Amino acid sequence: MTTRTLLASLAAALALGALPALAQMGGHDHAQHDAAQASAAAGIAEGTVKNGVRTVEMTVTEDGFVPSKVKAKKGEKVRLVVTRKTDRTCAKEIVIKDHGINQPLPLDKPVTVEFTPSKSGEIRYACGMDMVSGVVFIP
Ligand SMILES: [Cu+2]
Repeated sequence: MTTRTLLASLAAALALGALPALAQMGGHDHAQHDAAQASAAAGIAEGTVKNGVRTVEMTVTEDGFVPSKVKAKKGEKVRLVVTRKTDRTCAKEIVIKDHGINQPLPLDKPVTVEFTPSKSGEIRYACGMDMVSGVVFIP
C-alpha cells in the first residue's frame, strides 16, 4: 500500500467517522432548539395557528407555567395543551377564571383547555390558589 492510498483510506475512514458526529450535531441542534423555546418562554409565545385555532404547548415546571406569556388574537380560539412535568409545584390544575376553566393537571398527561378571547386585554391562567400564573395577551 502506498502512502497515497493509505491517506485516501484514512480520509474515507474519517468521512465515515464524521457521519455519527454529524448525527450528534443534529441532536445538539435539537437541544439548542429546546433552549430557544425556553428563552421564547421568557418572552411571549404565539404557538401555531392551524384551521383557525391557535395551539400553544405548555408545561408546568418548577418555574411555573412555561411559557408564562402568550399572545393570542381576539375572536380566534386558543388551545392550550398543558403538561405538568413535576410534582414540585402547586400548579396541579389550571384555572382561567375569565372563561370558567378549572382543569386538573395530572402528572405527565397533556391536558387541553380551549377558550376564545372575545375582547382585547389580558387573560390570566393560574393555579388554584392564584400563586403560579401566566397571562394571555390579546392586542
Ligand atoms: Cu398554587
